[in-house]
Amino acid sequence: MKANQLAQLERLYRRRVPVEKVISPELARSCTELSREIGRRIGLVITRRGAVDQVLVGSIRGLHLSDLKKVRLGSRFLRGVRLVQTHLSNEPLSREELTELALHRLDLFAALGVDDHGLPLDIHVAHLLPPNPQKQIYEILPSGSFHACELDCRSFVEALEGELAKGSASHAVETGRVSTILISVSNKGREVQESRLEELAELVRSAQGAVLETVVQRAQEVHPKYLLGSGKLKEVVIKALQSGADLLVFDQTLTPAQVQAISEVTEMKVIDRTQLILDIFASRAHSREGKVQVELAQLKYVLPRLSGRHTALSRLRGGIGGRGPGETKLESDRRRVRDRIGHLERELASVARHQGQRRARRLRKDVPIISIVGYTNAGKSTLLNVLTNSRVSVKDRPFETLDTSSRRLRFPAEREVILTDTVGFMRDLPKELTVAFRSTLEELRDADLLLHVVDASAKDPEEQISAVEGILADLNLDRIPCMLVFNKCDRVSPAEAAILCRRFGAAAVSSFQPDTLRPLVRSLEQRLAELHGPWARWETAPHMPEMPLTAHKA
Ligand SMILES: Nc1nc2c(ncn2[C@@H]2O[C@H](COP(=O)(O)OP(=O)(O)OP(=O)(O)O)[C@@H](O)[C@H]2O)c(=O)[nH]1
Ligand SMILES: [Mg+2]
Repeated sequence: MKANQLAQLERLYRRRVPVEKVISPELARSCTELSREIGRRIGLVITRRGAVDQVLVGSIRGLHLSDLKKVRLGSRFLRGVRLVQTHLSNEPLSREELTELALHRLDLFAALGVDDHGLPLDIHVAHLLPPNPQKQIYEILPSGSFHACELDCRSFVEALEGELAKGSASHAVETGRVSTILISVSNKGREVQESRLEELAELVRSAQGAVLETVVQRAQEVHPKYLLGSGKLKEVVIKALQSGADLLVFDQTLTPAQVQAISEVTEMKVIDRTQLILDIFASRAHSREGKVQVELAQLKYVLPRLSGRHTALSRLRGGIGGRGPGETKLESDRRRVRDRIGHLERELASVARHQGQRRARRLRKDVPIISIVGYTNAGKSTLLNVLTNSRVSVKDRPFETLDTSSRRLRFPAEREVILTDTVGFMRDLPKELTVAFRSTLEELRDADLLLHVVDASAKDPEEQISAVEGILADLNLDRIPCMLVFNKCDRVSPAEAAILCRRFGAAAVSSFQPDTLRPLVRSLEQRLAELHGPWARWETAPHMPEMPLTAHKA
């Protein structure tokens, strides 16, 4: 480009446009003339106050909008700038340009046709639309001669912004839930990823979220910065605009840098499965011990994410359940978080000491303990309730139970055992949680027998079994004798149940059909007899004092 052309370009910066015009006739002409002369597209980024904020020069075909300076959106829906770009063949806006309109959330995208003499020809204008049933993200206004264009830019954009804000707010009110897009990126097959996303969707729904879209990418190597490739990332942003989603939930664990980078390009809140599970645990913890354990897990998750960026904190608090450890505790620096961790650990240790004493008393009574373990939502608490006529809370959602409950189970021959129900497991459980829940899981160590409950109607019972077995092995509990039982057999055909039982040498029951439970109770009695001899141990303590029937008190 020649020096005088560069000077002309430079001068474009200083120009102003009346606020009601998309572009003034004089400025339009300066652009079209220069564009024709240099044979390249020129783009002007114009603010709502009519100032030319940026001048972009591209090739004959297009501009690199990645150069577009990002003005922060804040709570606004639109960027507050429009892009007016010359089109040397007077062609309408292309698909790519319309995608850019969405990606950059421009107030408007206008293409200005240039005639052979370098004068403005037609103007083509497009704008975004609020989420709609047709999932259209933009609308193109009828094209026409630039000089005949009567669009009042200021009132049009103001009205549009109002519509867009109303659209996304009404969406949130309608659903009353956080709208999410679920994302999985890995080298695993599509089917595996999709089944994992189903589980993630279950977690999101149980945390009062709504799943609007899912995105799966199979990649040999994930993108180090964004996980997704750039094309997929654009797809995500477009899907978010179409559907009105405001939170991205990744099935894979994200590093703090990845969360930062992805939320910067997508301008959306980003969380991963770990944080989602932590949020769910936080909303479900009732007992003091449960609350302390969850807060500890959250703080341990937060600590490495505190490196100088305030956003990590606000994002944490804004998680799906909104139950972060609390801004007052977190707004301080790492040292205060560490202090809090120390305090909670001491508190937990004192709870554990009391528990230890309770357990010692219980063990002295020599009452055998059967601990129910298994994948979350398998029906563990339901089984405890029907077997012991209790009322532990049961719900069709993951991680309903976080605290251990112990109840007496009386076998037909009047012998008694203690049956305990505890927190459910799940594949890839965040390590912060297993560490923090150590004292709850510690109780399993006292069990004489583990009753591993599996949901026979689950999509992948084998995978659930191996996830549970993996966690038991990690906790060094795999040496305790274990009995496998398939629950919810009312939901599968007798043939399916029979195949599962044969394959795993297990029993089949339905907690909803008490008849099916009798053989299970007999097997438990028999198994304990095999392990401990024919009830000899218990017969020495026939007059056990009455045990309270509340959680933890057995
Ligand atoms: N159809 C059927 N549903 C069952 C059966 N047992 C439990 N359920 C249902 O499964 C859901 C989960 O039951 P819970 O007892 O809360 O499961 P859990 O294993 O304790 O779950 P967490 O505490 O969250 O780990 C509830 O909606 C129960 O009503 C069964 O035998 N058949
Ligand atoms: Mg339960």
